[in-house]
Amino acid sequence: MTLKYYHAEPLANSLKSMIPLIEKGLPYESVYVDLHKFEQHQPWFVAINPEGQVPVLDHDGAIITHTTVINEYLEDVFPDIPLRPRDPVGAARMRYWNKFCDEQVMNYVSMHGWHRMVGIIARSIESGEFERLMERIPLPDQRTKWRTARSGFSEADLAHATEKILYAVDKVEAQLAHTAWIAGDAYTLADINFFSYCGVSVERMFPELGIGKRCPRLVAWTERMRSRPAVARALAGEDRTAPGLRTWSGEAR
Ligand SMILES: N[C@@H](CCC(=O)N[C@@H](CS)C(=O)NCC(=O)O)C(=O)O
Repeated sequence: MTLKYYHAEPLANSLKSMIPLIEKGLPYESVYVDLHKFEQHQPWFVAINPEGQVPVLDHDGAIITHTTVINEYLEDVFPDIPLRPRDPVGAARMRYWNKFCDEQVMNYVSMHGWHRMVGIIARSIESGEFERLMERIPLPDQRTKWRTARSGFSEADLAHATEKILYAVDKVEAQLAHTAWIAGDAYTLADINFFSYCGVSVERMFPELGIGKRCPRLVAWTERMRSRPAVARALAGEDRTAPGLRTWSGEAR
């Protein structure tokens, strides 16, 4: 059995499927894809994922994409250490939160990240070269996102994204008044999902929101997440790379 995980730095989507791999104790080959060098749009990678995005899981040649799909796949194939409740109601609650994170959280945190980080990269590229790079992006929405990052997201869009993030942190804070974890009394993929998209970065990215005061349960939950050995190892970018491949920091070994 071989598992190969193509990913970027351990943040957001790349982090979200790395945590379950480590939680489940699965040995995998780590293949770093350098988003700063647009490797995700190069022919070798688009041959693996035609959508030109990370992360990607290759399980004995079966290519699985999209983090929520990858995580449920891992659950189906490697159920011994469970990250999804086995009862249908519990599983439905977990999926409700996964849907919320995927549809109502991810893009809004991402917009602020792209505005601050990707915008700098996009503006540093000369126009002709930038257009050549854009032509290679398979997903039209991603092409638009790269172009918008270059020109700058509008203040109205950024303010809307901040409102969505506030709604999300308040919603999780309210939930944590009732249950230890986001989808109930057990740690599940829903915790991994919200942590990877929002919990891991929200205090650092938005100090002006005063998350520490506003959401004390969320902050305590974030600490519980960070102190899980698997989460700490994923965040540290632990080298699980087979000899000859590259580590996640991009250096050849
Ligand atoms: N829905 C996808 C989203 C994947 C995604 O947005 N990946 C980002 C990295 S966090 C990416 O590949 N960005 C580079 C690009 O689109 O050019 C998932 O859940 O895996």
